[in-house]
Amino acid sequence: HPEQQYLDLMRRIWSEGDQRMDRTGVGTRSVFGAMLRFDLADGAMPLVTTKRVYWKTATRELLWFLTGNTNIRPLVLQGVKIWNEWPHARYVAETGEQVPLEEFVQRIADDEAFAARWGDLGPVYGKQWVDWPTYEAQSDGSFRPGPGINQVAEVVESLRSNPGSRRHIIEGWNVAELDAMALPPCHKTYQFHVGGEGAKLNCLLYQRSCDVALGLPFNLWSAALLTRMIAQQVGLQPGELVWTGGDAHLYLNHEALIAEQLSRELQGRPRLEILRRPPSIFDYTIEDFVVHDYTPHGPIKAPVAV
Ligand code: UFP
Repeated sequence: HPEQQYLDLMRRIWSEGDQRMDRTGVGTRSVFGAMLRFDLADGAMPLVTTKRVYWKTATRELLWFLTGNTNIRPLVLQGVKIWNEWPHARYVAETGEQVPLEEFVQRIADDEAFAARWGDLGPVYGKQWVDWPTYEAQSDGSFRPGPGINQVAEVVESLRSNPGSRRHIIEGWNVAELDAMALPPCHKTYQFHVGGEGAKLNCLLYQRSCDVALGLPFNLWSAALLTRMIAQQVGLQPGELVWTGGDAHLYLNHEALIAEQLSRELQGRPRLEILRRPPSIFDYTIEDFVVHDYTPHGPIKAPVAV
């Protein structure tokens, strides 16, 4: 079962990982350098079955990335909470007002101006993916903003026009803008590749830092989904998703979650069906995706380290 690799990685980190204090102050066990491979043929998806993964939430986030939006408001309005902690922490730090998270999020939903002021995450994934900033030198030596680069559109185009290229890359790590981001990208580089038997579309994701318990199930789903969507757009069969992690870690306060999950049996093989072929990579909606044969174990709640 493809998910066995995921559970093995979790077990290896917990038993052999190097224990260290991390940025969040929670502490982790971690290994450096890990790889997982998933065959995406016949609709197969790396959707974790040993706990319920909210794949629609991850899908809404991916679709939000593709809009280029970096404000949490569109997510909040869809009930997606995954990015809320960051703007809330900034609000509390900058205003000194100890507003509870739920109240802050309600204000983001109710008040567009408030959301514009406090809901933005800075130039995170969406901005870099579809509107990577450029600068044009002027004759007086100054610089002016140039047109943004839509890396996603360019990769779709290059896969169509030059499938054999080794340069199909979507990069999130804009060095000059890291300081302005709520969180520097974790899933930072996607490389696409056409090859193997039947010239399929493969994807390699390099993730510099990975919370294997909470983050990775989302990250695997999203990477596989993006690969499926791009494959559909360029008329290729999906091949393999290769996930590679830099610092792959488990937070020490996730011990109960990890023990529970490792005690569970794998449950079937979920498949994704995409109901239509939208006109472009930017036209998918949540209703386009249906998951079959997903009968996971129950969800496992655990605190996210901010
Ligand atoms: N993290 C993930 N996947 C993501 C995401 C964050 O695993 O998609 F946005 C985790 C990794 C790490 C933390 O535990 O969030 C980021 O912290 P740092 O920037 O210090 O690596």
